[in-house]
Amino acid sequence: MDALYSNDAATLEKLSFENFRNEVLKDYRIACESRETSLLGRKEVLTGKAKFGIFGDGKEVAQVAVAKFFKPGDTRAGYYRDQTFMMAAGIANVEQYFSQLFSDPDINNDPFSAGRQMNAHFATKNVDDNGDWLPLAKMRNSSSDMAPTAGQMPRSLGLALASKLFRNVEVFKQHTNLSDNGKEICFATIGDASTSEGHFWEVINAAGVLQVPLAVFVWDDGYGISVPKQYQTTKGSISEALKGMQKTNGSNGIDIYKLKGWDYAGMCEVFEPAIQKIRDTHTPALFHIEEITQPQGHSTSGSHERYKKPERLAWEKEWDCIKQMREWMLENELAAEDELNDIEMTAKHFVKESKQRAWDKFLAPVKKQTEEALPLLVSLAQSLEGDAKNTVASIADHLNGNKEPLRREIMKALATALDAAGHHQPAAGPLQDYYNSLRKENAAIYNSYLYNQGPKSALKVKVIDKYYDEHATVVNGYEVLNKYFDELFASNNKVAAFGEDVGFIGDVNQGFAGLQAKYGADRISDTGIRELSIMGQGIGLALRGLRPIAEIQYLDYLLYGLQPLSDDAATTHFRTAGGQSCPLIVRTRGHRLEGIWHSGSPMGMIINSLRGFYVCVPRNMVQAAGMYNTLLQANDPAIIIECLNGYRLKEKLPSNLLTYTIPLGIPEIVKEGEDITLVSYGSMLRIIAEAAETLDKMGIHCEVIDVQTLLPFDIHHTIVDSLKKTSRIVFIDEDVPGGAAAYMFNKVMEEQGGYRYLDVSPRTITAQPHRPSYASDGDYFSKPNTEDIIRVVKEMMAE
Ligand SMILES: Cc1ncc(C[n+]2csc(CCOP(=O)(O)OP(=O)(O)O)c2C)c(N)n1
Ligand SMILES: [Mg+2]
Repeated sequence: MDALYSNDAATLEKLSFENFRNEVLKDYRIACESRETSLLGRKEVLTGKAKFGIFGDGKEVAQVAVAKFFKPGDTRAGYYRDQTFMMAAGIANVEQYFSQLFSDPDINNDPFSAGRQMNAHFATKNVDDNGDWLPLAKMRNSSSDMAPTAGQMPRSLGLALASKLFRNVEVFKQHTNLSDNGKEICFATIGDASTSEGHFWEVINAAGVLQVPLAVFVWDDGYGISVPKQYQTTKGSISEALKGMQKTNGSNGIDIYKLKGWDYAGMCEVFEPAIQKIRDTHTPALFHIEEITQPQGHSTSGSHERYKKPERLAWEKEWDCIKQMREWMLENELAAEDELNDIEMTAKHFVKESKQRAWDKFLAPVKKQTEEALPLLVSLAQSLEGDAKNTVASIADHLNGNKEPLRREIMKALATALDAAGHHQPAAGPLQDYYNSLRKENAAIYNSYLYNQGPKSALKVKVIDKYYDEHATVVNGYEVLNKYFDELFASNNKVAAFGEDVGFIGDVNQGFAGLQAKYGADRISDTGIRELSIMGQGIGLALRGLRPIAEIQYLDYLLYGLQPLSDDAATTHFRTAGGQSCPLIVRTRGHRLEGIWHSGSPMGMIINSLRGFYVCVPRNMVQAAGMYNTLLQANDPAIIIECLNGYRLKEKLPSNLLTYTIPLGIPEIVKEGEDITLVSYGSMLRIIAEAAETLDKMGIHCEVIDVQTLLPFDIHHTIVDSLKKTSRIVFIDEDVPGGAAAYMFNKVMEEQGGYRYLDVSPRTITAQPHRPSYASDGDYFSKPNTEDIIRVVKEMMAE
């Protein structure tokens, strides 16, 4: 300690050398532990303890070097090769790594996914158990990894953009728990082959335009499974191919660095100033890390000897990064051979022990279930006779002999024993009770957290009715939203909105007209035409605690942005077992207009691909505003599909625009009637209203129900109550046959037991199976029209 207070230059130099040496040895130790983890992990799969394994061997040295510059507040958006990075950053340890490999469902053992994800899919929590934001600015963060190649890229853009917004937007500056003046970087990692995906190019371009603190590391091991990079990348080099993106004096763009993945010292030297520059200037950068190896090949599913030539395999051995780092340390007298041998041996033991602990923890609760089940099975067998007795006894024997049982094996044993005994057999009671309790327990383990379950559930938001002043004005639909967004941005210090034409002109239907000038170009912004990364932008902002409203200009173009919504945002909460929330609101407009790509209503696609989202289909803009209010108080992602033909329809302006809420999953009866129930949503309701008016004159009185949201759907079963009264029901929408109308049909018939109250066959009225033909006649003959509805209702009344 005394030396610290000494002014002796030689002592200081010695000290700093000692610090440096220790740092290098620590990195070497982590690299060795990570390598041993990969080697042992593969064995665990090959001996059957784990299902599949994919490892970070060959990338260790680059990752210990990167992790040095990964600071509190930073977030990683990476992929399955990053175990060393995560270990060096203190986010993962070896035992946790094995727990995930074994798919341990206990969140305390696999804190990244509670056994829901394949191995090496990391995540850190961004919310606490109540859904409140953790102090992300003080934590080293990892967004949750996904298997789809390059799937991390769209979100990386938003994770980086958040820093820019926290730095530039006045009202965001107060969120010091989320950001320290926007100095946080998003570290994105990607394999060389995955840079072939459009996701990568779209995001690199957008980052170059936006100038956001994004550091992209390409781990270039030369292959995407078996396909070498000359078939992946122009010129066989991502840094060469990207040269035109290089930022020059006075231009935007990105910085590009080329490094060798075995060159520890070279990487550290470049990373330090380069990463600091990103932090300070928000200039994005790409680090092309070449000459990386894959000692064990791609994954446990195959062997690389099948596609790598002997010369390549020999080269990989020679240029193995750990071997190279070791030689460098010896050459530079940073360590003696013995010292390194020691580190390597200790790493091996440490990894073995960590693995064993993970395995024991994984098995313990299942073994306990066996111990609880066995006496119940034995006592049931004792009370039975004949075949049943033998069957149950042999099930008990079999279970007893299974030293490493799975939960499913216990469930199967119990169910089979109950079947053999007869469920009504009184002696089976205790076993049945136990079986039921395990079913509940397993459902809680495996089927939970699709949505927020706690206080941040949108379903728990207090319902506040809208009210109108005596002199309430009647305005166009778009003016309702414009006024609403104005009030929202004035009062909510977390919201940001962006999309194509959203900024300067205030969106194509003027919902944001005039608001960019008022709230700033960082808060209400135009984007390039890049739906995929607009969605990623929203996901990343949401993960960092902001409340983005990310716009898809027309519902038809949602397809471009669907992948990150479906694979990423919709599964975030689920795949982190509640550890992360992604409160993204996707705003779009659709249904009824004219033209193949301007009238889409692909609702079946949406509800089936976006489980984990709330899907709101407001019939007008007053309802839409109430839905925004509800969603903004909760933490789940949602999509609001406004009616494209509703912006110029007149609506009365509520007086409590900012406070009224529309509860999700609660249909509204928009017209009462006793003869037949018509169920629909969105723009269709106006056509139905016209049909219902005509039918009224014919003496047929329709009850018209607006479901308001498709996910969730009619949670209190209002529709079946209507059906009880009318005994006839039609589900109507603009989707293709078998789309959302079929979904509503299924919900009411099966889930609500609606079939019991039918006098005539239930029907659906949908669009034709093809895309709509152009113009008014095309619309009339492609989508359900008033006369179709009248005809079907009359047929049903006559049945
Ligand atoms: C969208 C998608 N397509 C295909 C796959 C199957 N797949 C998994 S990894 C991989 C190769 C990735 O290679 P690279 O990006 O170079 O990463 P590496 O594994 O070499 O580190 C492929 C094709 C996938 N997971 N996702
Ligand atoms: Mg590769």
